[in-house]
Amino acid sequence: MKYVTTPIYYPNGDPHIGHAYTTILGDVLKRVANMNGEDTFYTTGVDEHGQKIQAAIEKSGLSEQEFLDNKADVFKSLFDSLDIQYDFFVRTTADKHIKVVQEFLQKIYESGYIVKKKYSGLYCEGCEMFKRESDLDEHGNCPDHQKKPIVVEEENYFFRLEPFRDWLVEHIKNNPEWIQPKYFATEILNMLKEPLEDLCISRPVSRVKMGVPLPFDDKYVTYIWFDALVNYVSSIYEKPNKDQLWANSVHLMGKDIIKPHCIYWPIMLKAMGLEPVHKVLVHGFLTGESGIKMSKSIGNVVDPVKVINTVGTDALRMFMSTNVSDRDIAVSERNITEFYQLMANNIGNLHMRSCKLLEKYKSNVVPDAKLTDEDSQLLTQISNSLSSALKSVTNFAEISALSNALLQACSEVNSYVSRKEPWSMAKRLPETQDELDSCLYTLMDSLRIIAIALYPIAPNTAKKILDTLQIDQADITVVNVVPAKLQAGVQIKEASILFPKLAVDSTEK
Ligand code: ME8
Repeated sequence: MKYVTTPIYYPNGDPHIGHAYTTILGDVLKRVANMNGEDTFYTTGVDEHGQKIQAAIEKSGLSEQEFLDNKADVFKSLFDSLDIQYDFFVRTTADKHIKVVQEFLQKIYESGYIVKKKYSGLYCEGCEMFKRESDLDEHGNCPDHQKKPIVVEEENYFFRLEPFRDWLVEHIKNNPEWIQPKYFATEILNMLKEPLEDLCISRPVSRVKMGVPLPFDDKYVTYIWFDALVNYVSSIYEKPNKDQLWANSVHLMGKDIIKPHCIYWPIMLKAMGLEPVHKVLVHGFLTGESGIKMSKSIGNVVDPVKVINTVGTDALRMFMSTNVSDRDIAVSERNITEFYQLMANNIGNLHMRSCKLLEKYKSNVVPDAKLTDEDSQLLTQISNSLSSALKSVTNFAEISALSNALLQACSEVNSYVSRKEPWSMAKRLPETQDELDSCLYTLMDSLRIIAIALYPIAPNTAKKILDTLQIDQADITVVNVVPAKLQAGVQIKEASILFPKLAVDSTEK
C-alpha cells in the first residue's frame, strides 16, 4: 500500500487555488495507483496551531473551537467539490496527534539533542520562522511574504541539527530519486554546504498560546513546524501496516516548504531512530499574473470555489495536471476558462461527434466490425501511449505527461474522423459498410480507452463517457487500456454535452 500526503494547510483564511493544486495532484496519484492495482492511503488536512491562526481567531471574534471547526469544514468542502478521495483529514488540534508530537519531543529531548539557550534573531511572522540575513531579499523582506521580519529576543529550546548534516548529505547523494525533481535536491544540498544552525523548536506561551505544550517545560509550546511535520507519522500511528506504509510514503508539496521537509523532518526522524520518507515530490508556485507567488498574505489569490462554479471541477483538475511543473505558472480565471474551451473542443467534441455518428448510422449500436489495418493501428497506438503513460505516473512530470498524452490522443482521433469522413462512406453504402463499421467501432473504442485513462485526472467527465458507453466503473483499470475491448452489439446511451458553453461574462474576466 502506498502512502500519499499533502502538506497540512494553514486555515487562517479560506483555501486558495494553491491548496487545490497540490491536493488535486495527490488525488491523481492516488487514483492512478488504484488503477494500477495498488491500494493507497491519502492524507490531507489543516495545520491548526501557531501565531497566524491565533491572530485570525482573535480577529474573528469566534471561539477557538468554532473557528477551527468552521475552517476545517471549509477546506473539506472544497476538497469534496474537487472530488478528492482523501482517506484521512488531519487536524493538529486532535488529541491523538498531540500525543505523538509530545512523544517525539520527549524522546529527542532525552537523547540530548535539545538544548535551552537565549537567542536574538529575525523572525518572519508569515513563515513563523527565524531567518538569516541571507534569506531576505535586497530590501530586507522575506521573499515569500514581502514583509520585514521582526527582531525577537527570548530564551528557547533548540534542536541540534548539525550532528546530522553529514548523514543527510549522504542520504541525498545515495538516493538520487529521493527528492524529485532533482533540481530541488541540488538546492537542499547547497543549503547543506554550510553548518546547520540549531533549530528553535519552542515558543513561550506568553507569545504563542496555540501549540503543543513541551512535555518537559509547560511554559513553552512547540514550534509549529515541529508539530505539523509529525502529522505524517501521527496519521498512521495506529495502523497495523504503518511500517509498510512508511516504506512507501510520498510527501507532496510546493517549493516553499522543502527546507522543513527535506532538512528538519528527516533529521527529526533520524533522531527518533526512524527512516526518512520514501519520496518527496515538489512543484513550483502558482503565481498571479504579475508573477508574484499567490498567497493569502499578499492577497492575489484566485478563488478555487469561483473557478469550480464557472468551469466545473474537471477542467480545473485537468488544467492543474497538464501544467504542473517545477517552474512557476501564472494562473488567472481567464487562462483556466481558456483551458476549459480547449477541453470542450478536444475531448468534448470527440465525444459528441463520435456518438452522433453512431446514432446516425448505427442507431446507437456498436457494430461488430472487422477492423481495417489503419484503424487497428490507431487503436493500438493510442492504447499503447495511454497505458504506458498511466503505468509510469509516479511523479508530477509524469502526471503532466499523462494529461498531454490524453489531449494528444483526442486530437489524433479528431483528425482521424475529419480525414476518414465516415459521412462520405455512408453515401457509398453498401460497398463501404465494412469500412464504415470499422471506423465507427474505432471511434467508440477510442472513446472508451481515452475515458479510462482520463479517469484519474477528470473523473466526472470520464464517468459520463463510460456511462454513455454502458461501461461499468469496475472496468476503470489500466489492464483495460488495450485495443478493441468494447463489446459489439452494445446499445450506447444518448451523449450528454461534457463541457457546456459558458456564460459570456465568465470568459471576459
Ligand atoms: O506551509 N502555489 O501551509 P500553507 C503553489 N502549514 N502551491 C501552493 C501555493 C501557491 N501559490 N500556495 C499554497 C504550510 N500552495 C504549512 C505546511 S506541512 C507539514 C505544513 C500549496 O497553507 C503548496 O503545496 O502555507 C505549498 O507547499 C502549501 O500549499 C503551503 O500551504
